[in-house]
Amino acid sequence: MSHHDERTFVMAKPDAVQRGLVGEIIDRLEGRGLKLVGAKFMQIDEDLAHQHYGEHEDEPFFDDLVAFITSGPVMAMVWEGADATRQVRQMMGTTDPAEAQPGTIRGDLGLDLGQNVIHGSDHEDPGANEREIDLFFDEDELVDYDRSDEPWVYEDVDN
Ligand code: DAT
Ligand code: MG
Repeated sequence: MSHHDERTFVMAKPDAVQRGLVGEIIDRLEGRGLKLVGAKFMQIDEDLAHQHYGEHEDEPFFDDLVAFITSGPVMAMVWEGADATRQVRQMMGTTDPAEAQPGTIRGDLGLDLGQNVIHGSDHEDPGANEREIDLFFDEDELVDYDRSDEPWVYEDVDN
């Protein structure tokens, strides 16, 4: 594994799918130089929602969160790149879109805390990225390949 092989779990939430924002989310991550290594258009069931958001099960908003995330299809993805988990979080913006900086995905595309467009693994929770990837993807659903522009994204990758 080189330093730019970090993987993180990203999901375009049901609001993003309904609002036609999946392409824009992919476009932003792709354009940054991050590499898409897995994708699954799917509907999350109650059980998976509880596992994915288990850390929030005692929160007052938990039932609404589960109802929202199971309310329609999502695009679950794995993205790879240098410092990918933290970089995606920066690109997402803060949890509440009303507070998120313009230029971030939530800051540009959302207005409501409960419908905040995108999920990304928490970079401050060690192992969260691997745990979430394992929850949504089998190893053979992730694809290992080189993107032809990698030498132009990373200075230490040779042509
Ligand atoms: P993030 O999605 O930025 O990692 P989180 O893990 O703290 O945020 O919470 C998961 C989701 O739960 C979040 O995307 C939206 C919802 N949520 C968080 N805090 C909330 C609150 N105070 N009221 C309602 N929904 C909340
Ligand atoms: Mg979180």
